[in-house]
Amino acid sequence: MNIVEYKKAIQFPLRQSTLCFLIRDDEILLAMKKRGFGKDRWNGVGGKPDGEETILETAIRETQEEIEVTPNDMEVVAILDFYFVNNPDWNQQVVAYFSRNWVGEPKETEEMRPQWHKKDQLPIEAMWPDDDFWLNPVINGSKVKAEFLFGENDIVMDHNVMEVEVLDI
Ligand code: 6U4
Repeated sequence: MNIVEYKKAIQFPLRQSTLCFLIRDDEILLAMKKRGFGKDRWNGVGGKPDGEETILETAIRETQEEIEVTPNDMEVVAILDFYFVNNPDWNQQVVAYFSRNWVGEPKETEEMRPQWHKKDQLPIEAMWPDDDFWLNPVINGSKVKAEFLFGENDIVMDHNVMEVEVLDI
C-alpha cells in the first residue's frame, strides 16, 4: 500500500489539528504527552478545533491549555497530512507553527510536560517517526508540505516531503 492508493479509498477533507513549537536561540520546546493520543512521545503542543474556532485560534488555545503559554507570533512552518492504514479515524491534517514570542513560562499540566531541547539534539527515538523526515528541514528554515502513511506500530510505510515557498492552509 502506498499513499496514492490509500488516498483513492478514503474520505476528504481531512480533519485538521495543530502543533506549536516554541523556539528560543538554539533551542526548541518539546512536550512529553502524558495521556491519550501520542502518549509517551515528545512533540509540539496542539490538538483539534473546538466548535467554529479557526486553526490559528485552536493552536493558541491548545498552547495555553497544555503548557500555559500564550504565543504572540505564530508562523506556519509545515502542513502535514497523516494517514493511518489501521486507524482511519486518526487521519488528520496537522498545521505546524513556530512561535518565537510568547507570554508566560512553559508549565507542566495534566496533559504535557514541556522541556527545552537543543535543536541539533532532538530525542528522535521518542518522537513520532514522521518527525525525523520534516522537523530538521523546518528547524533549518524551510517550509514543508508533507504526507505520511502509517502502518502497524506507527511505522512509516510511505512518505512525501516537499520544501515549498508558500504554505496555504
Ligand atoms: P483530546 O481530545 O484533546 O484529548 P488529544 O489526545 O490531545 O485529544 P488530539 O487529537 O487533540 O489529541 O491532537 C493530536 C495531536 O497530535 C495534535 O497536536 C497533532 C499531533 N499529531 C497527530 N498525529 C501526529 C503525527 N503523526 N506526528 C506528529 N504529531 C502528530 O508529530
